[in-house]
Amino acid sequence: MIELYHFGFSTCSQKVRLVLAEKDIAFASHEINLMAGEQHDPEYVKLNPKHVVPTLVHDGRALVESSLIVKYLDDAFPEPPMRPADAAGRYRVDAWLMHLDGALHPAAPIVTFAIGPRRQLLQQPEEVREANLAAIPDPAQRATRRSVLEHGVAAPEFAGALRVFLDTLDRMESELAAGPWLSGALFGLADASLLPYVLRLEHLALDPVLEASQRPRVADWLARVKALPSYATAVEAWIVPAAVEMMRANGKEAWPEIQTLVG
Ligand SMILES: N[C@@H](CCC(=O)N[C@@H](CS)C(=O)NCC(=O)O)C(=O)O
Repeated sequence: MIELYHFGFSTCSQKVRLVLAEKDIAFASHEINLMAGEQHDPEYVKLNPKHVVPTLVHDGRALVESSLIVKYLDDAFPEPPMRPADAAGRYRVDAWLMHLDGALHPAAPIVTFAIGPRRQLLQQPEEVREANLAAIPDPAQRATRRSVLEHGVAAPEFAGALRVFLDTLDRMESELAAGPWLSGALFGLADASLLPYVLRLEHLALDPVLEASQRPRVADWLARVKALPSYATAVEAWIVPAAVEMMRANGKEAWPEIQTLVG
């Protein structure tokens, strides 16, 4: 029995859902609405003390940290394998997951909240916005969230976070020269884990950085991931089109300022 506490748009939730779908594992879904602050509900915090999604419960054990969860799923449900069998191939996948956890994921909320839902969050009653900010347990993350909500793409944290995304795309472009997938011969954990971040750029209308003329292998990789049946059930099905429209409209408006940082 698998239960998943997750949110449609959350990058970390998307990667776990992709792996569940690839392995055809059914799960009981508990959606935690991050925009409504449900991650701070004391009952949920008992499962995930960092106030974040996803949390996967398997046979009564609560598992947190999406990179550990996807590896756990690949160990506990080995078919189809989503990591190469050889040490060098597994090292390559681990190196991607380490990059995601150490650099790309911390950059994601900065880029997202500076553009995507910023205007809508600023329209919330101040006491609601302040309560949600105050509930972020990590003081550094709380300060950064406040800064990007206040200053948008002009926040001092924004340019560096965008650079992490662009460097990641360049690294993908270079690694994809060796083969069709970043996890080896088959779509696997590195691909499933990177997809949500690349998709986030599209949801923020940063399409120019994903164009085939800029990064042809990444553009081709993205099209091939989107053609997988697991993409439809694990990603597309959980995304609210009106929210994408809203985020893309905000991204288009911010693009002239962002373009100066893209180089
Ligand atoms: N390292 C954690 C990070 C989890 C995380 O940051 N989740 C985000 C969504 S992708 C979240 O729940 N954020 C809560 C918030 O924004 O308040 C993991 O990989 O599971």
